[in-house]
Amino acid sequence: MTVVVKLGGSVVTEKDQPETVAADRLADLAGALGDANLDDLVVVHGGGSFGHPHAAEHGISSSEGKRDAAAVRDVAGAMAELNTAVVGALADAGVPAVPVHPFSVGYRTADGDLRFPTDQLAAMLDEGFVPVLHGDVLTQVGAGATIVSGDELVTHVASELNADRVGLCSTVPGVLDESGDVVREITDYEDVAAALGGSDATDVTGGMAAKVRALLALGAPAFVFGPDALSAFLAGEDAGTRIEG
Ligand code: IP8
Repeated sequence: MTVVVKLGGSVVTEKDQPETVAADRLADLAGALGDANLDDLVVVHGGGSFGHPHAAEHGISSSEGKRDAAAVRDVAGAMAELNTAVVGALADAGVPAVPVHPFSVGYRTADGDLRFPTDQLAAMLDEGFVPVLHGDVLTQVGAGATIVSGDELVTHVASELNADRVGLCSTVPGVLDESGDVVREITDYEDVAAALGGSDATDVTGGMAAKVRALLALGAPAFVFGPDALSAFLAGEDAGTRIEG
């Protein structure tokens, strides 16, 4: 049973305080992952108050690149620092966590397609390690460096490793409908298009809309849930919103 879990950047960091780890929240999540003691687990975390401010400062996004080594060092350095904190918290909770820094692993083609090998991740899992990846900068052919989000890595890695279940632990308890209630199940994008704004118009709804579309295409059940539901997800229960196309 291969499980891929994303810990959202706003869950593991204090979003409004630059480069601040949400230490208690992170320790709780790490404890849940340690207690679950899963055989094949991949963890991916987002950028929160570490990666995003640096990326914005240098004008780098997933579609906007910069050929600027100092900017790459800045963003990658901040993300490596957060990764050290996440790996450390997992290690403290008894998880055999090891760091994986995406900038050194993959790149994007000129068209923006992700090229990211996963054989090394499969080998880590076989050896009993828990790889911990993160959103990062990535070299893009013809554009310098762009951003790869943790979500993009989750769907790529889950599909390449044929994951059985995918969990996205975020600050919201699931995908919310127009009245703010958690949608229990999504099997078709049209079910939630209205609630998600139907387009990628704003960052927040666009983020969730893009996430839902990618997860529907995955071929494995994915769940979007809040921090309180991580243990239930890891125990194989339905948590938050179940997304399966
Ligand atoms: O928080 C982006 O990852 P995300 C990471 O998963 C950076 O969107 C470097 C901004």
